[in-house]
Amino acid sequence: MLRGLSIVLLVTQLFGNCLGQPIPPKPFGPVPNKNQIRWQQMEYYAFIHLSTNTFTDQEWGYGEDDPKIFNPEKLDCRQWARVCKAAGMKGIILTAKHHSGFCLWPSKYTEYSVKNSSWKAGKGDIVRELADACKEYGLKLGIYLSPWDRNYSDYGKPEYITYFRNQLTELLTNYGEVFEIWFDGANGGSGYYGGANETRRIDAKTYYDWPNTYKLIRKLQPNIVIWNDGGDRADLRWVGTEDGHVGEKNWSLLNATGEVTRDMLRHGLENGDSWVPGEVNTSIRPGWFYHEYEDSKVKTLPRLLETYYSSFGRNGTLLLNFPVDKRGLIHENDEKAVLELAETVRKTFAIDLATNKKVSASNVRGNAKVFGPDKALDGKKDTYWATDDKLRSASLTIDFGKPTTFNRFLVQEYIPLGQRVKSFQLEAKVGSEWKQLATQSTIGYKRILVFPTVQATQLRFTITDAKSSPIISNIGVYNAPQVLTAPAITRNKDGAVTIEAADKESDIYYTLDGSAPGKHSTRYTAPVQTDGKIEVRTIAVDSKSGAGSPEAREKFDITRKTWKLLNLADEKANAVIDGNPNTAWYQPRDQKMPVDIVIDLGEQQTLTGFKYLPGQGRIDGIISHFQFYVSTDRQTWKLATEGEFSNIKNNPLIQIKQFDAVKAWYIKLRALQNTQGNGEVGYGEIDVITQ
Ligand code: FUL
Repeated sequence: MLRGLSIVLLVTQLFGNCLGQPIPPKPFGPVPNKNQIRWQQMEYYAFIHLSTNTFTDQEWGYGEDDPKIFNPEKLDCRQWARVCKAAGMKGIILTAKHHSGFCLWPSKYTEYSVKNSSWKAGKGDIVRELADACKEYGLKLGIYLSPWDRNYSDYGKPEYITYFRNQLTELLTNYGEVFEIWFDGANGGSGYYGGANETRRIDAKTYYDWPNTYKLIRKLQPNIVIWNDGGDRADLRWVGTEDGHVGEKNWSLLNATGEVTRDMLRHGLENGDSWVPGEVNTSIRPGWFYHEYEDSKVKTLPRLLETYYSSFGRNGTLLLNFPVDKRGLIHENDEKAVLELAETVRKTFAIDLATNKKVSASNVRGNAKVFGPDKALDGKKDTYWATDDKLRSASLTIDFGKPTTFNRFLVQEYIPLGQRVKSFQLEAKVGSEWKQLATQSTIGYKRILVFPTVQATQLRFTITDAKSSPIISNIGVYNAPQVLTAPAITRNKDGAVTIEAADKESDIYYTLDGSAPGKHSTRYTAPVQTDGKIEVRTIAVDSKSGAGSPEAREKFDITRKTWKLLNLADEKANAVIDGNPNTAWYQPRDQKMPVDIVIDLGEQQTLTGFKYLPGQGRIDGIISHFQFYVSTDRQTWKLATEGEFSNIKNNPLIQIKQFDAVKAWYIKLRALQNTQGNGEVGYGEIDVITQ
């Protein structure tokens, strides 16, 4: 009986169904819906962060600022659209309302919006201008509407949900089609709240009544995808970091209910019951909002390329943020950086070395032409190479016909039928030997592998394990131009500057006087002893080709050689002032907030600010609320500044706080709260800004 059945199956696979058509594979496991597929194919789109924060130099506005301060006099959404289009992006998501509650459109339901700002004498509407610009440039429009609203008096009460839905209705009704809606999960508690100035925490899972909010959204915008990192499982997921990457292993699946850990956000869940693909959100600068001091901190080409390959090169999409400046424009430095990225990507993927090459496979579904390996090389997204149902491994070999040089491999699964591949490897035939280039895990919608340049006559792609029979819709082979990385600069406590290039074959040149570095500058050979305030500017130059890297630039204040940590017996505590961002020190665990760290500067200084870098690579011990005191005698302490390190949980970078000049011999950083709500307090670095 069983034998009879397998003969029937074999015959069906060989000759197809009764119409003579070979039978395509059936979907396996959860599959994307049509909105998710349309979204995934967009691959790359922009975020714009603009609000009152842009004018107050903050990452999170408190909700109390006078709307009059909002005045981006040269605001030009067509400039944003032009840059995004030229960068190869497919859409723009705008912070229509960030946590401060200030609305970039003249909402009927609040006075806290552009209508009471100085911009266009209150007659403007940025959502409208952006919707029009997107239309003109063939881009899609997305909306960020912060659930947390630090201005609205009823935030925290049921009344706010009506307000929130009214605003959603305005945004999803009046501005044409919206491709994505973005609900940030942040709630730092404190806020202005109509003058109450208090702390209001809510349960993000239940407070916003997401099921009914989602229903409303889908009714108003049937083609939309919903991103939500705080509440109910939505159509898309956060990838657990704002640093610009998703895990190499990246399943587009999660469970519809139950706890979601950072690890699940990063890697998805191999056996998840729902299709919830990852979107990599990151900013082109360290912060999300514009800060003039970050004009020299725009991500370099190598850094942006890393993000590119670690996002939609790993089965994600890339949502890259521009902190629009006070003029209302994408800053020149950001434009230059993103266009440089676009140009490098264009050059890299201009020629697919696999096109029209001889290709063979270890197995072809039913031996049918329509599922042959050439379907993975034909450039069409709806054709694919498929194997017989029972197989969980298979290989495809491309014969270049002659020695061919390459360093990138691109592969795509046909995701309408599910994500299947669990592991694969890549080998190249160099001379007469097969050499392994990579072993990897998942593929998904798109996977791009980066490896050292190789010259080979053949390339073998082997799927070593899969959840169901593999289906590959596209394969490409490319030779990317070499790009040098900007060197890394550090200065230790005693003032010794170390500069390191990633590429050991390059020479490093530097200046200390603020002038632009070049081959004419001093060549770096060993750490350089420095003193006082300096600016280090440096580049790496390839010793063979003479090509230069992007410039790295770092400003340092006074050295910390006379500094002493006062209240701490632990020797390791010196990590706090050693100048190395990768070392950290954590106060003993049994502390109760507030927790202090006191530093003797060794001499009197006039301070205008301080810097705090949390320990890198750990999610605990990150200070969120602080006070910073100074003293000249260690008896009387003066509060120089206090407040929150906004968004430090998701974006744990160096925090810079400035204040009016004050004399200090001793400083005290007091941690009032951390991001986890417990007593753990850690420090990567503490530094000061002198007058
Ligand atoms: C975060 C927010 O708190 C930031 O301010 C920013 O909007 C970012 C995209 O999401 O969690």
